[in-house]
Parts: sequence; C-alpha cells; structure tokens
Amino acid sequence: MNIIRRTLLAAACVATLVPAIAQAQDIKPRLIRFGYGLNEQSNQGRAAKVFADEVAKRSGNKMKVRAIGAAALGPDTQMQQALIGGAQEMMVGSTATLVGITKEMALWDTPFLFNNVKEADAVLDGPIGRKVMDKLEDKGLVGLVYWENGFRNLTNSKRPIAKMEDLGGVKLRVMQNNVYLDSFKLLGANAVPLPFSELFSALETNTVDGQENPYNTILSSKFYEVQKYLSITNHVYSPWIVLVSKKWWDGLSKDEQKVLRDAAAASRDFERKDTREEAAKALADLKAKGMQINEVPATEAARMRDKLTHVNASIGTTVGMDLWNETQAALSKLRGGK
Ligand code: TK8
Repeated sequence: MNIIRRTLLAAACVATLVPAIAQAQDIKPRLIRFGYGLNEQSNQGRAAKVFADEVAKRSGNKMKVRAIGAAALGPDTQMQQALIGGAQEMMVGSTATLVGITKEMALWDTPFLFNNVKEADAVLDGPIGRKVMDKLEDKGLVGLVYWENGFRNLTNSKRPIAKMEDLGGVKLRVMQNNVYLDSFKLLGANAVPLPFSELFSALETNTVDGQENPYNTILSSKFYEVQKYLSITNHVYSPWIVLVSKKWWDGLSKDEQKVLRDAAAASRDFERKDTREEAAKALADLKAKGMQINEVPATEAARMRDKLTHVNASIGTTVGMDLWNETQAALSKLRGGK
C-alpha cells in the first residue's frame, strides 16, 4: 500500500470512529452499584430489581442499576462505609446497623414501638421519619425511603420460647446494635452481635442457637433448615432504608436525583405490598418446612414488654427527648388519643 493510500485510509477510519466513540460515551449509562444483604429470591431482592427497572425506565436507560445481593459487597456496616467514602453508590439495609453513624436511627429499635404496619407507615413516611433520615446527610449519606423488613420473631434450636425464662442460656445472634444487645440480655438470653452475612453458618455450626428476624427472612434465608422452633413475639418493627452515597449524589443533576427519588418511592410501594403478602402466607410455609411454631401468650409478652421499658428510657436519651416525645405524641394521635 502506498503512503498516500495508507494515510487516506487511516483518515477515513478516524473520521468514522470519532463520532462513534463520542456517541458511545454519550449513551454510556451512569452505573449504580446497589448492594443488599439477602438473597436475590427474597423480598429485598425482588424490590431491588423493581428499583433497577424503575430507574432504567424513568431515565430512558441513561442510568443503570446493578443490584448486587447476598452481601457480595459486604455486610451492611461495610457498605455504609463504602457509600460514605464514595466507593459504592447505593444500598439497602437495616436501620439498626446505622446507629453507629446516626444515633437517631435507634428510635426504630424501640421494642414494641409500632402496634401494626399502619402505624409504621404513618410515622416512617411522615415528618418524624423524614427528620431521622435527614440526620444522615451530615454523615455522608442520603436516605431515600424506608422499606419494610417487618415485625421480628424469634427462632432457635433449643426449645420453644413461651415465657421470658425460656430465653435463659440461649445464645442468640443479634444485629450489631446496642438496643438489641441490651434488650436480649435483659430478657435473659446470651446475646451476641454478628453481621447477617455470617448468620446462616453460625446457626448451622451451632456457634449460636438462635436469631430473630421477620418471617420473610426466615424463609428466604432458609433458616428453617437449621432452626427447629419459631416463637411469635413481634417484639419490634424493623425498617430497611434505601441509601445513597452523598459524595456521589452531589454530583448528579437535579433530574437524575429526581429519577432516583421517584424510583425509590415506587420500589417502596411494591416492596411493602410484596412483603406483606409473603408474610401473610409465611407461617404456613414455615410449618410445612418442619418448624414448630408457638405464639407467646399475651401475659408473657406483657412481662417482656415491661422488662424492656428500661431500654426505652435509654433510647429516649440516645435519640433526644424532643424526638422521643414527638414520636409518642404522634403515636397516641394515631391511636385516637390526644
Ligand atoms: C440484611 C439485614 C437483615 C437484618 C438482620 O442485610 O441483620 O438481621 O434483619 O435484614 O439488614
């Protein structure tokens, strides 16, 4: 090939390539790594997928969510740090593991705070839920919405828990959170904090005897394979929270932020409905898987509740009495009081 032809050919290649590259860069979607702790086949996994679909749809495929489950990006606390540092864009996880970062999150750990999901939705989606969420911003996180993890119940491999004393000597895994740790110690269990990602194998190897989580998680994480007894306590309503790295968020356009906010709201509505439908059938499913299920009698539940009022006092101090009193007032209003 002579030199002129070669030069012409090269020029022609560049001419066709340059616009193609520019175009490819234009349409290259913004990638969002969205981490979560449960399996893909769980209420958390299903809602993460809905969030991803909503973001794609609402951004015209300019933003792309890669949902990464099973704690492949690390347990909740590790992902929170990755978000703060800007190494990961988004996650969903328990509010309980956020308390080390934002102490006000401990409000949601209050035993028996909500009597039903209606109260939970009203408070979490109202001004109090927003106020607690907004506290995250100083710490490098943006909270978008609360999803439902659900009312927590006890499982263990030793015996049915029918009264407080039955918890005596039970080595119980709790989340990495002092309210949970103190609550279960007060009730007589040998409480041990562990990340969720280590829980199944800890149960399987009898490193711990039991744990507490909503029915949905007991099912999706197959805890029925390694736990015989399920005791219905509904001792606390546990929220999940969808978080964004503030470092990354601040670099988004207003339109991109709106896409994420709207998609998060849509995912929340889907997630709560899906979780509640699954929870309604879960007891029968868990029974069919061989779990022995008992309801803690009301008088015994009341004894546990009384014992835990000590914990409530310390939560008030932790989150601030103004927030505590505002929450109690909102609840009594919802319950038809004054
Ligand atoms: C999942 C956890 C889980 C929580 C727990 O990452 O740790 O027990 O209930 O849902 O956030």
